[in-house]
Amino acid sequence: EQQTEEVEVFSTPSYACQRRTTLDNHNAVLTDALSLLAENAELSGEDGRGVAFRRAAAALKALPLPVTRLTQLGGVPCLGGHSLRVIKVLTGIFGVGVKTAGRWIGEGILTLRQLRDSGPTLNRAQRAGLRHYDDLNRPVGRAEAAAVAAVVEAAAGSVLPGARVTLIGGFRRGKQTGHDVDFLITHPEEGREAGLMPKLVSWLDSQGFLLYQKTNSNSYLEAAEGPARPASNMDRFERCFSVFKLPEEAGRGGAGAGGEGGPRPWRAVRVDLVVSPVSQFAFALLGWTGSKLFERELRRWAGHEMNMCLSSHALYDHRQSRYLRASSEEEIFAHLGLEYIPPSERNA
Ligand code: TTP
Ligand code: MN
Ligand code: MN
Ligand code: MN
Repeated sequence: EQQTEEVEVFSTPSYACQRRTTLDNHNAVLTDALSLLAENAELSGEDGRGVAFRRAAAALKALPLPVTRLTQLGGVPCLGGHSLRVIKVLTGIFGVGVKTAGRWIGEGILTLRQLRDSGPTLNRAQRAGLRHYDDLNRPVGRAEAAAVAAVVEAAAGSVLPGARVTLIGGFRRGKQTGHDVDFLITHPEEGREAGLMPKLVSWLDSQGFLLYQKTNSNSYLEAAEGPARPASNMDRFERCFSVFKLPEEAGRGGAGAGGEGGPRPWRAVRVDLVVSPVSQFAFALLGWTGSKLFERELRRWAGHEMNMCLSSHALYDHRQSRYLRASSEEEIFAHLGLEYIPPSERNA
């Protein structure tokens, strides 16, 4: 769901008569859904809305590839109005992508209320996403990030003394708010970090800090990776997508107010946890600090300009046919022949 694969942003001329639209439609799920909306609008006499939906469907029909991210649609005309709003509300649910949203629209589900009422089968992530919709769409502030950090540090310190917790992602780049809080965890002694995530998660769970979690185990093997298999951008660390139940501190009154129940003593916060062996720490740190575009450009530079392959695990030099080691981000920039750029200046 969160891997940083290359995603094309589409740009399309506004008028259908400026575009070549063939019968081969890569976005049938979405266009079917929009056509259905058009029909409903027309049946209830709202011709203007009907045409708007038809235009939106047609714009999607002309795309050369399936849409996987909403952000790809920035340059697609006719999607500015109601169509995009409907898709946005549904994909605003943690665990729901464009494809699922399209399917639901096709089933006539356009709002969160309809989703709650008509009850299509939701998976665990989507149930958590729907239940905590407002919290998860409310930006996380620095103070909240610090509060989450304190919890994660307590957890790590308790299950693996000596473990080091580093704030990564947007907050490491100095952002004041984020859509989640990201952490990288390691241990100075190689190998001690193995199997850490399940212990961390069960500690957090036992203390009542988890509303949702999905853990993936480490599947990275340098040997298997090899030069012949330029590592995919998706990394293979032990990682955990989670939703924390973060107690609201007294004194930050109001911020936690939500829903019919009035002020609540906690809020839901998306938290990403990643565990890396210390030998890969610098690569993981660089790869998880972002921004996403900065990462993508680093990999493009490495490949096109240096004949190297950069991942969050390692840097492989094709000319020398060997991995280049690094224990700091500075060393990685040096290997890449780039001037060092600190996190606060990676907000591309
Ligand atoms: P995000 O948390 O999605 O983005 P962010 O922290 O920059 O912004 P926000 O404030 O909205 O949370 O991702 C954090 C970084 O992790 C980002 O640079 C991309 C990187 N990353 C992944 O998300 N998934 C991966 O598999 C890898 C290797 C990196
Ligand atoms: Mn983040
Ligand atoms: Mn994240
Ligand atoms: Mn390329």
